[in-house]
Amino acid sequence: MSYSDEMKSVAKTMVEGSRGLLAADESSPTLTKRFDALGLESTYESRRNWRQMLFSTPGLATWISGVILFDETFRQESTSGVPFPQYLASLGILAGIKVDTGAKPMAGRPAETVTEGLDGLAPRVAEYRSLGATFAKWRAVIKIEEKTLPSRAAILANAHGLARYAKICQSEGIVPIVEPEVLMDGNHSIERSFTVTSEVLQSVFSELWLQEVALDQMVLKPSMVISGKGASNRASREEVANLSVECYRNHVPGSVAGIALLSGGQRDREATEHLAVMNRAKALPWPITFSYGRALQDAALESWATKKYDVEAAQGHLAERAAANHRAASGQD
Ligand code: 5MM
Repeated sequence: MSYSDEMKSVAKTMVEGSRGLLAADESSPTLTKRFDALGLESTYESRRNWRQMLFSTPGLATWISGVILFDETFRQESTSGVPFPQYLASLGILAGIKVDTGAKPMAGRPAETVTEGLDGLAPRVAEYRSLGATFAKWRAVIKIEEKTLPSRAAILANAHGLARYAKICQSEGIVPIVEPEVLMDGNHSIERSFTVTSEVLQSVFSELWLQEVALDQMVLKPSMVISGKGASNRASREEVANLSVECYRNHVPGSVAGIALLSGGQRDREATEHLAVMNRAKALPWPITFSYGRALQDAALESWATKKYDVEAAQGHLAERAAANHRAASGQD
């Protein structure tokens, strides 16, 4: 099988059958922040134990097609001594890897960020592939501030980075997840989110086209079109779902293998409801599924802390959210 046939098949597997992705690729500082908030100790071993518990949830492969890993976890082993990429593969779950090195303050525009990680990316991706990764992820972050942000400069720099990353991944035989996240921090209206998300997606696809990225061998991971967290009049779930679908229809070519949404700090049930309403739209050109981090893990993490590492209890919470999102990806409540 050629690289491109293999990547088409991986991309389809990631998004089809109403299965979605578990984003467990929090960098160590981010996971430490989440652990700290609940009084959990964050060490190399405690992070491994948490992720081992997640991945060994009975039935996980029914709802989850792939897991995005951070480098540390990618190189760790299950309790039975199997490296996590192979452990996941044995369950019928694809292993993916976060390859960006983070969103860093943009020179001259410190209120905005540009995601870094292109230097040396090709050999890094080749190594991850040889160790069992079939897909990768790169997240760009766009901040909204009424009237002032985002700047065109930040949108274009991030879109260019995403496209260069995606092309490098495909040249090395790995499916890229292209993640342009428009943050929901702030008081902005859903209309402003619609305008900014439209411009961001249009810019990303223009750069992907310039870099000749094969759209049927990539997955888009966008944020939803949604009111800012602090907005006084937050839009209803129907408005969020309808405007998100309208925005994607306007700016995402039909040849893209699929859309796997991020949850971006929404409450877990809210993220599931939005996904379900989107999937009731008629004649969608691509599958729309989930690639949630917090919206899949929050309840499990809270239980991990309050019930003192009770594996079954925490797995029950993950299974409940994963199954609910699997149903939502086929339009059911
Ligand atoms: C937006 O964050 C991604 C999706 O998670 P949510 O559904 O919780 O929004 C997530 O994959 C994120 O990119 C990773 O957690 C890595 O984040 P850091 O901040 O550690 O690079």
